[in-house]
Formats: sequence, C-alpha cells, structure tokens
Amino acid sequence: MEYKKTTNNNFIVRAPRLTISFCLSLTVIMASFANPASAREYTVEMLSATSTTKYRFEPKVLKIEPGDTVVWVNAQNEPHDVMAEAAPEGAENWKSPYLTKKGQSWSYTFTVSGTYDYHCHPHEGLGMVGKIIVGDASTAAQSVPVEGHHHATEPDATPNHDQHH
Ligand SMILES: [Cu+2]
Repeated sequence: MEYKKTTNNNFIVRAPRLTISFCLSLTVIMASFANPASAREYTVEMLSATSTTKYRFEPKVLKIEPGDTVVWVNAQNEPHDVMAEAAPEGAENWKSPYLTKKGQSWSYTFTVSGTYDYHCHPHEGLGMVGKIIVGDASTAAQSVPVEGHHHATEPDATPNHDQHH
C-alpha cells in the first residue's frame, strides 16, 4: 500500500527493507557458487623421464573451479618445481620450492578464474609444462606473462633458436 513511488525521496526511505532481503538472497546465491562446500582437491604428478616416457605433469591440462586446490606430488626422487609463466591479469604469482624427494608435495588454491601456464624449471626445455584452467576461461581475464618470467614459446619475448643458422 505504501509502495507508491511518487518521488525519489519516498523510494529511498522505503528501500532498505527490500535492499536487505535482496542482498541476503544474493549473498546466499553467490556463496553457493564462490565458496562451495564441494571445493575440490586435485593431484598433479610430477614425473621424470623413463626409457619410454618424457618428463611431464600428469595430467598436463587440468580444469578446476575457483576455490579448488591443486596438489603437485613428486613421483620420483628427482627435483621438480612449478611456477606460472602466464596467469590471468590480477592473479597472484605463485612458485613452489624444489621438491626433491618422492612423495614431496606442494599445493596452491586457485581463486582467480582464467588460464595458468606453468612449468618445471629444471625440465622446462624437456617439455615439462602444464596448464590449469580455472572456471570459465572464455569469460575470465586474459592471461598475461608473469612478471620477470618469459617463456620460450612466447614469440615476442624470445627468438626461436631453431631458426638461427
Ligand atoms: Cu621437472
């Protein structure tokens, strides 16, 4: 009965109750997306080369949701690490210490949606690279090179050595 919006002042005076209930329901909706009870933990194995396989991360490409955690586990007694070389704009830089022993692990919880390209420093040149895709990559911030870290596949940063004769 009193909801007739005759002037802007009337609207402002009566707005709080509506606003609060609207915000509450919005908070509930957003919380169920942003901080789900189902936040998951994923494992990526750091594998050394054998006579038949190469240095690699397994899985090499992993799709997760914001709030999920990735645990990198060293599968053998050889040092590996992980560092992002490209990450969504605004994302924090992350870098693990060297994991030197079998079973050692390091984890990171991803909160910023987008695509993260990363590699192992000792074996980057041997193809030990990986990718984490967080959330809907098509709507996320574009990936940008991580400061102070350029990768050989970035065309403008490093010339392709194979083309030098
Ligand atoms: Cu490695």
